[in-house]
Amino acid sequence: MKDLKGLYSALLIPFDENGEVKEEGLRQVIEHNINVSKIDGLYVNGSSGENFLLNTAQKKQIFKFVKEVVGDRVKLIAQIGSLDLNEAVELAKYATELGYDSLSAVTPFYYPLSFNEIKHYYKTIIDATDNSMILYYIPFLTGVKISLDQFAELLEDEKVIGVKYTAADFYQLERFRKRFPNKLIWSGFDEMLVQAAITGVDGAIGSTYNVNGQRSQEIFRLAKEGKVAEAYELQHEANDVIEKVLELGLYQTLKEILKVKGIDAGTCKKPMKSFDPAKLAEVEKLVKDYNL
Ligand code: HMN
Repeated sequence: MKDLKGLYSALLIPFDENGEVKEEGLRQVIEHNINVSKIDGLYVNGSSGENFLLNTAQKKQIFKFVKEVVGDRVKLIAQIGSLDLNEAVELAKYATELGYDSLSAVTPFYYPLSFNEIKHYYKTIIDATDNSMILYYIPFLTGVKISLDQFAELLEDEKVIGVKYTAADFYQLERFRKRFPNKLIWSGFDEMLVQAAITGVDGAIGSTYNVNGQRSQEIFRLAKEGKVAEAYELQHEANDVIEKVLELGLYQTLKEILKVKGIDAGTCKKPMKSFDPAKLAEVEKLVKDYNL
């Protein structure tokens, strides 16, 4: 199996006003990620890809197009988790046949499911292919919390290679690291990359790496080398950017940054709102001040 460690952009997807994928724009976003952001891989159809607003055909379209454009240049993880377990299985098979390096599935959300139900969900997906699985843990959006003992049960299956951990519980993260030294952890909060790196994660997956990849790679490298003060200097800069992006609207503003750089990053899918053009000068200043 490929070494899946490293920094991944949670791939942004350009949409047109009708909510259709703008493939040419997507190609440009991918090339920017590989050639400018210098990321190690792409996490496809995650939250940042507005996945939970898409139908099955669009999800497949994106998986296929991304693989065609990327080839084997960077690693690819397919987020196939869905409230419709049949769809999750179908997408897991589809992405595996396309050659995705690993699958990832968000914990099923909305309905308060028991842990046994969640286990059944993962087992059903895992058994459907011979691909590996990365658990996608994001309790602040799903409302689903998993204890360390429950993680242990899910990780018993050797096809479950690790977790994408989007939570700010550094105590649990540390316990996880100590207890499962052979499993992989990707951190999901870009604004806490230094802390995650120090805690021993193997990589990170995030939305802002689409636009701030090189600086983030440097943060990760420095923190891993124990150069914490230097890493923090860069994290301060990254967090200036993240703070502004969150203020202006997360995915809309990341797309706007790409547009300022000449990339046709499209708009967000409704019901997400579009970027407020009155704020364009603020984005242009951000790009200039932080050399994005
Ligand atoms: C994904 O699934 O698309 C991302 O990996 C999710 C990732 O953890 C991002 N979280 C959300 O967008 C909710 C972060 O990169 C986040 O955007 C960033 O840390 C800014 O808060």
